[in-house]
Amino acid sequence: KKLAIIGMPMDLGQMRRGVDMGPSAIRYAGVTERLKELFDEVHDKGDIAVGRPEVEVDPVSNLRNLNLIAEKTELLANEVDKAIEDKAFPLVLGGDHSIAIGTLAGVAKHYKNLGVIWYDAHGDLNTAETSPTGNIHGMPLAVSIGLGHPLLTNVGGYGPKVKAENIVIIGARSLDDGERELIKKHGIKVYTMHEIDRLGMTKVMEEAIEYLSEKTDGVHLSLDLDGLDPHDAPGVGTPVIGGISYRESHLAMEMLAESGIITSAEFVEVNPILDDKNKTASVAVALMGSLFGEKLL
Ligand code: DIR
Ligand code: MN
Ligand code: MN
Ligand code: MN
Repeated sequence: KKLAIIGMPMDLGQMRRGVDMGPSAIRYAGVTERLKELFDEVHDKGDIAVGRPEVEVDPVSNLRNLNLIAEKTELLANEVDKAIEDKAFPLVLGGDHSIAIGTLAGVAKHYKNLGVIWYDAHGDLNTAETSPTGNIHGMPLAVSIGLGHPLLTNVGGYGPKVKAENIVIIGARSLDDGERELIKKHGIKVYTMHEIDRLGMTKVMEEAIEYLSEKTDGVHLSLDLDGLDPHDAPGVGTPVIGGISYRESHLAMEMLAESGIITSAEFVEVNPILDDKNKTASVAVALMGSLFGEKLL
């Protein structure tokens, strides 16, 4: 088993600076050392060259950094594609959640029916028309099903990347009106905090895994650290109280490990500037350990 770690130090999808340091923070939290125990080979591919571009707002669509995000996620897509061709499991370190546009562009072409688990407080299902902020990190899941600006939906040179019925959102507790409509219209499966409280994480994950294993040939895990409660993951740009606990998250990752369905992953929105002594990056690394099969005994 081979792992390729790819850093995507991009903060252009939202307005809090510092999330571009997420990959460094996760590396300092010991990601390579920890995962070396679980893979035959771990290759840190370094960071995608995002540079320090100046912030720009597209005058037509009002989208913040539209061209830059399209350009930089294309670079990420190429690197993720290369990792898969090299028979490695791609693990992408964010960066804000807009990087998922590139990750999915690199992953999806290798599957007929890619599934996606979107572990997040938010739906990330906005388009330029429904977005209350113009921030592209609130849009990548919509982009993956082909909704949004063509510069974004065509990253990788094809689209859509995913079918709406192959998506499961876990941890939602902040959805905009347009996102709610879209979820209903496309029948996207969502486990909000209500279902997690009511059913328990065990049942939620059993259902999610069964739902996806039946119809997909690979599953991408896109884990936004703000899916966790801010008490456990304070270093995120858009914290929402009442989130998934550290323990529940470990359970979810352990169940995914047992299921064997996950074929690519990304951990996003770690912002060390807003963090408490790199706690959130450490949580991310601990969850990766569980996702890749770490066991106490
Ligand atoms: C909000 C926030 N729904 C937006 N989204 C976030 O800007 O579209 N996603 N924070 O992770
Ligand atoms: Mn290829
Ligand atoms: Mn997100
Ligand atoms: Mn979020």
